[in-house]
Parts: sequence; structure tokens; C-alpha cells
Amino acid sequence: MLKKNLIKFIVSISLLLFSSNSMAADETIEMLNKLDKESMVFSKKIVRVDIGDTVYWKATDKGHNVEFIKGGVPEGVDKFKTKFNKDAQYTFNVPGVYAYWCTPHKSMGMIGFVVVGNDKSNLEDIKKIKFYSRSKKIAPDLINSL
Ligand SMILES: [Cu+2]
Repeated sequence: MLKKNLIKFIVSISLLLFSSNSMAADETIEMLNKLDKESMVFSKKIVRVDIGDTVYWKATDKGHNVEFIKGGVPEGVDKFKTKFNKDAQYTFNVPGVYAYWCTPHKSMGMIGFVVVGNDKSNLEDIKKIKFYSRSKKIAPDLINSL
């Protein structure tokens, strides 16, 4: 009986360690032509990472890329635009909110946000971004849930 409880205890401790660890881990986002009822979409529209974490974008479907939106990143962050059909990655060393889109599908709702270090100090800049068409429709709710 005692042994059983000990095992339970060890299992719950390791689960706890695992889950707290995974919250601060790197993220992988798929670039997709279709997900449920949406087409042209990043598999996760919002991810939260710690400073120094890396986000990987997988070119699961072809014809997509990642482009940071001008004015939609923390001050001092350089331009970032990846090649079509290629997996991409970026290591986030500056805290703040990053808004990006897929260049050819930026008006089709293919947008995403990364919050780094739980820092939302540039949220006002994010709200000023000019989104187009379907992206314009979905952006406010996404920005409100950052
Ligand atoms: Cu795309």
C-alpha cells in the first residue's frame, strides 16, 4: 500500500515537472492549406514563449512563409521574412509581442502572434497594424486574447 502511494507520488511530481517545463519550451507551428474549417492558416495563431526560446514553423503544406509585420514587433527587432516551402525558425531574444503573416495569404487570415516573456508593452503598436480582409476580421479577437 505504502509502495503504491510512493509510486503515485513520484508520478505526480514528474508530471508536474514535465508540464511546468513544457510551458517554457520551444514551439512548433505548422503552415497549412487547411485546418478544420479554415484555409491558409498557421496551426497555432498565438504562442507564448520565454526569452531565448525558438519557434519553428513547419512547411507542412507548400506555398507559405513567415514575415514579421512592419511596426508589429518590439523596437530594435530586424526584418524577418522566410522562403516559401521551407521550414523556418526564429529565436526570440527581445521581449514583447510579435505579429507576423504569410506574405501571399496575409489577407486570408494567415496571421500569427508570438508573446515573448509575457511582455505586452508594445500592444498599442500591434493594435495599429493595418490588416486586410479576412485577417482584419479575425485580428481584433486575437489581439484581445494576447
Ligand atoms: Cu500562406
